[in-house]
Amino acid sequence: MTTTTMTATTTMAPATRNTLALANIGVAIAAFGVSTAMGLLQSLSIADINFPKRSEELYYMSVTAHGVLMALVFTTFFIMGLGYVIAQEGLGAIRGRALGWIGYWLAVAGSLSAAVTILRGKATVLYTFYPPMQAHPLFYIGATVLVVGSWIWGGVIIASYRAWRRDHPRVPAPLTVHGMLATVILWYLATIGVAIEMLGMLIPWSLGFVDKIDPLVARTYFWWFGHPLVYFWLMPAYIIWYTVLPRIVGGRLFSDPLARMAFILFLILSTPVGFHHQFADPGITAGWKLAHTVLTYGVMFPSFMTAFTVIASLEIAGRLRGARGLFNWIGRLPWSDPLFAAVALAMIAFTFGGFGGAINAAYAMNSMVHNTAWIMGHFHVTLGTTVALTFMGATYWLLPRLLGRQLRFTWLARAQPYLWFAGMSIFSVSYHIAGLRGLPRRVYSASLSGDQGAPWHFLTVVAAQGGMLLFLSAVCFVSVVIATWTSGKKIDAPPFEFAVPLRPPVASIWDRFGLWTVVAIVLIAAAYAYPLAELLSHPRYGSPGFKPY
Ligand code: HEM
Ligand SMILES: [Cu+2]
Repeated sequence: MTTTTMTATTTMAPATRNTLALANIGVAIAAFGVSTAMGLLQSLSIADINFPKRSEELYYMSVTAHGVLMALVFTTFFIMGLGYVIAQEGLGAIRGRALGWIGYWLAVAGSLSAAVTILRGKATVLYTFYPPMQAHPLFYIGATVLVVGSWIWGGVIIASYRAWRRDHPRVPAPLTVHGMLATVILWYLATIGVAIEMLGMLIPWSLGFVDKIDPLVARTYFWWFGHPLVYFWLMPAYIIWYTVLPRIVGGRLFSDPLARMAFILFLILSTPVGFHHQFADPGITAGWKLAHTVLTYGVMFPSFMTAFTVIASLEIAGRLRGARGLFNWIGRLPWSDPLFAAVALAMIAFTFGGFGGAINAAYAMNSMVHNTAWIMGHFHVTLGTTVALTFMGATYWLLPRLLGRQLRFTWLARAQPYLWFAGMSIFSVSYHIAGLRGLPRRVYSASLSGDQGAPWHFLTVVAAQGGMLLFLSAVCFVSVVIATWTSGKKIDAPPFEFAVPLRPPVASIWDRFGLWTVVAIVLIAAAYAYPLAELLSHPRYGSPGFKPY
């Protein structure tokens, strides 16, 4: 019965196991597991809690490895895996599977090269790799090869879509595919910035072909990439919120056109905003910073739409389960389902993350929190919870379907999202407050104990306790994954089923990806061409490289 529903939606021969998706998700979870242990060590270091071999070097090496493994490796591989699931299920087939494997192995090789270089202490440059801190070339080359691998993945997704499109003219693609295409196109546009930085600046400089580098220009290219990177993480999470969550709770997607429009708005608005990370940088005029700020507030609009649409979909589900009152539909939702709990808590975290983000994006208020522990409090709520917890929840949903195995330790899977949420609340609130009290970010504050560190010490110790809960939660998650993967009871793989909208989707302007790509490019050019030309027109003196450790 399960296989018939599956073939009915995909009109293909019985689906082969999606090993490409599994391989990508496996790497993502391995990177996540290693990296959480480092997160714990860092939070202990900051709190001046001793453990064997604690040192400043270890702290900075660990912060670099943790940031790179989480923000670049875990996320990218997970999203690639999800992309392959969506291509297979939404389009019926992955076109260019062999190329997909080449992309996968390139991405694995690149990630290993970057990670090993960091762990050998040759690339302690933090995950933003700002020059003039300089890493060994194998770090930059590795990160670039990871991106090249992901470009191939994007090509496979687009090729799969085009093949489907030829057979299905004039019908809107499934919403999952629509969201994933927007994600892929955004990724291409975003990574142009970091590719210019890597190939044009960092790699030649680290190889010794040029002596000096311009930190400001490099940072500008980095943030061309760095902000849309956030939406590269968030859009796949939103795909799950829009298409999987309402289905799991037995509801309907409240509005299909609103969801499509939201993805397009993210695609066009999330790149021309990078200067909100450079408010404190000289050399960029206030007017351009303001322009990027306005667009930043523009991106909040599709986020609000997403919150509205998804919550309305959940309300429909609660009411279908018999809720009558204003709020009692909330209690009718399946809070003990691991996917639901993870995603619902991720969404609650996002409301707080959104408030914080609005503060960060405000030119004047930014100076209050810039480079303080507030920022890491902020991105652990957004990336570290909204995105990461959604991906963990999605894993509980994906694994049985991809592996044909029953989830093991379901009780652990049920408790894990709550543990993460509790740990993160403690961790993140403490660092937000410590940031307002001036605790710098990325500082081995164990060295600030005594009078210097006193104003923060209590908060950092509390945060470390949150860190321990987070680590425990991560151990639960990884245990469930390993146990399911290796010894989960064999079952008929349940079908991949996605939410049905209240009204059937119709073709609309939001399906015209060619048009929106052009709009996105025009906006990026408008936001960056003039300020970059201005930066590059001045005589640039540059800086030699510094190797902190
Ligand atoms: C066990 C869970 C986690 C713990 C205990 C933890 C802890 C930490 C700590 C203490 C820092 C150092 C910040 C500083 O000193 O400035 C940090 C940085 C960071 N974390 Fe986490 N974290 C966890 C999970 C995550 C997750 C799930 C993500 C993203 C998916 C993430 C992404 C990052 C990033 C991007 C940085 C910045 C690195 C840098 O400044 O270069 N973390 N984390
Ligand atoms: Cu940003």
